[in-house]
Amino acid sequence: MLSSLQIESFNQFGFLKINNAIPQLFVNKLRAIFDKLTNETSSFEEVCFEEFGNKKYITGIDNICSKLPFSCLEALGLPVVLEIAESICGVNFIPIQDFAVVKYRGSRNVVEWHQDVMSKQSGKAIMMGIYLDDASENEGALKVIPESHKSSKTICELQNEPHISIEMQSGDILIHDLMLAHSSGLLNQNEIRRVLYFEFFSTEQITKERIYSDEFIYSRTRLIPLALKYYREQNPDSELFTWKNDFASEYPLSADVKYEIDLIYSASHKVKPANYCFNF
Ligand SMILES: O=C(O)CCC(=O)C(=O)O
Repeated sequence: MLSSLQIESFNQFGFLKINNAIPQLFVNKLRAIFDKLTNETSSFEEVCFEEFGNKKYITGIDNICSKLPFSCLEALGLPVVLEIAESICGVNFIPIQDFAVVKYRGSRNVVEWHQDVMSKQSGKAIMMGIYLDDASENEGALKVIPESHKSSKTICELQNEPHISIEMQSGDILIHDLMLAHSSGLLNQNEIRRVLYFEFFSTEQITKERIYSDEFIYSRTRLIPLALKYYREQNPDSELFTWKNDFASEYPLSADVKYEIDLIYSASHKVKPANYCFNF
């Protein structure tokens, strides 16, 4: 659970780093699935590619919790992940997106300054990055403009304001407000930078925003009891997160994780646009 000081700092600056949040053994498990998915040469849906040095690299994987061997679903069941989501978004938090971002040395693709949503949010929503590799200033660290989540300036104005780089080590978690202006650069020396992202909203906010259908919201909410069940099966002796959702009993699950995953990810959804500066 985040302390009140951590929550205060998140609210003030728009981001919060949690050091050593994920045990290294678990980081290694996540690295293994990232390596498997990024090395799969057969084309599969929900990935972004970049081509350089005569090779195709997978730089993004959407819906990563649905990919076998379900290590990312297990990560979603980690008590530390769910406690952070609950601390910021309240007991009725929903995991709206799960995806991977992978950077490689040699790539010329930077992530330009942007906010993850187009308009000022009225409630609480976060992007959570679980770092599987170190990311220092010139090695793909996220750059952020502190307090920009509260600013009324446009992203084109914000991107010229002073920024800081948030240095991360593998196993650290970084959360940021969806309105925080952020970007990231290239790797100069390190080979790779892998980040697992979960986006969380409170049910109240997501319902108010009307971006997603009720069916989609219901499906995504079911991901939490499923992640908890899967985490418990894989870690029978570990402490578990207690899901306090007001309607927890309304999300029954069968014993078949693959069947449930297919059902959850079959719910259609719109991709909500991020806010970039376009100078025409
Ligand atoms: O991990 C990064 O470098 C930034 C990714 C990001 O901001 C995004 O996918 O919206």
